[in-house]
Amino acid sequence: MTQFEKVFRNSALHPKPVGLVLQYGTAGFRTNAKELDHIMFRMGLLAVLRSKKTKATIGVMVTASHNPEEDNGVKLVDPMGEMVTPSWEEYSMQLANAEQDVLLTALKDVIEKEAISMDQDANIFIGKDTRYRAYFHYFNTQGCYGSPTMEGYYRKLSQAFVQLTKHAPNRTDDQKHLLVDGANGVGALRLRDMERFLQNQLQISLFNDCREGKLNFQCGADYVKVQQKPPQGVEMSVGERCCSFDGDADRIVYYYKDSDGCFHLQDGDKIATLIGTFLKDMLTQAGLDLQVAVVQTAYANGSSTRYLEDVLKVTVCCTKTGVKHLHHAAQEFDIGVYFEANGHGTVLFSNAAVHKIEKLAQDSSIKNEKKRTAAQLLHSTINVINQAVGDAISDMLLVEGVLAVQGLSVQQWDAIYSDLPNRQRKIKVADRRVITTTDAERRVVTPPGLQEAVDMLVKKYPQSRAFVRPSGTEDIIRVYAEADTQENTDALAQEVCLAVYRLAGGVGEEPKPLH
Ligand code: NG1
Ligand code: ZN
Repeated sequence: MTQFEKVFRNSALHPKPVGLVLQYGTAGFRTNAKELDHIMFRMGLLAVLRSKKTKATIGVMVTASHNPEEDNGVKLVDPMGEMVTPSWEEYSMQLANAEQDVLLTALKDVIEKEAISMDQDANIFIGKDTRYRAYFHYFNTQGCYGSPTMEGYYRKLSQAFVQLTKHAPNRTDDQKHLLVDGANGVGALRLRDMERFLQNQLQISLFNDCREGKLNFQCGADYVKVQQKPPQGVEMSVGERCCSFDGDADRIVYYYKDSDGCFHLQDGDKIATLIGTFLKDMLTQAGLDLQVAVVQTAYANGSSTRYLEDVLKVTVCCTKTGVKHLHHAAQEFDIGVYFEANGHGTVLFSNAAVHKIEKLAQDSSIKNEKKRTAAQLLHSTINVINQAVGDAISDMLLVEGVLAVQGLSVQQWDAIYSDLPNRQRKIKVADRRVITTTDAERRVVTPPGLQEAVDMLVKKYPQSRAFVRPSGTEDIIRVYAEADTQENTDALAQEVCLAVYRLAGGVGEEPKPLH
């Protein structure tokens, strides 16, 4: 039996429902797990081809991130941990949506177009979240994240974190203590394993540590960010520093409760600002001339953008939603800090920047103590960061390290700037593709009249901003609004929802005010 005959026979065991068409969205294929059997089979085929083509290990990540337990998803990961290139996203769509009888033709088409040698070996690493109670991390980075095992990874990050805290000798127990909401996902399991490498420099109280069937349920980074309230299942006292991961542990947000019981959120924007400020400080002290940029999306709070541009005076860019866009933009700078407001993100250092920092950190002829320390801190910072992909645990250690070195409490960090009140809403429409956007998704192109309507509404409220875009991961339209007060923000969000409902083919009942 030839390879192709085998593929054909096996594909019949994972048949594609006739007529079902799925899109490779921001986060790969993602929908109810019941619809994904043929997709998993076919993405396996494509991963093999991609591996043969690149002559390297390819990752297949099976997860639906922050979505509910019954959903699942799959995406391919290129050799250095980055998203698969766009032309291969096209191929995955062709393969995924080919009816049974033309699957082999679609497969052969990719082989031919990419001139793939079928004799080449293939190597695939599969990662899964706790939806299937299994998880593997994939490494293809020649040791730059420690030896290619989970333990090697823990060791490398922990050592870098401990190095950072050496420059913050007088931390109290309170400062070392952190509450972590694991979203009942994979991050909770991994954090448990990692704790022993942290040498008591971080004392973690772990909540929502993997109750079956409760993944992202009333907990996790998405819940906390969107609901703007603490997760269920976390016992937080006044002023205690807390953070939430999402189910697949690539998002993180921080928060605390003040003495009036008010909830304060430090989201991806605040994390990016904290890190940006720290890096700029250290570069100045080290006398290094490297450009720091912060990459955001339209969801970044207006106050954060203003602070970064006007006070910190770093370059700020805005890209479309989805880490692949941010990652790309961040690669253009010496140091690119990128975070989505929802807590996805990391920091990228160019090779030249790494080289300069390493050289300075190892230069024993430097007499200036402050300069030497700054260079060493920058060096440890690079080591605590996972540059391939945002990892909630690595981001957590980075934030903890920066707070320690800067001697900042969670309240002081929060006070760097005040968020504008904001609201996110979802609207169901018959076909979300009727809304198309431009300018990093900040303006609507179609349907006609919708952007004009949004512009008119925005004019009614001080310091306000609103935009509308189709989600890439759910079958809905997202609405975002911010303004001077929560009341105005909610009123604006409501009016924009109505405009979307009326002009873009809303289904079901008209959107109602939240309160
Ligand atoms: P969509 O559904 O396209 O808005 C959501 C998040 C993205 C990103 C992806 C992937 C928001 C508003 N959107 O995308 O930032 O995280 O999921 O998980 O949070
Ligand atoms: Zn996620």
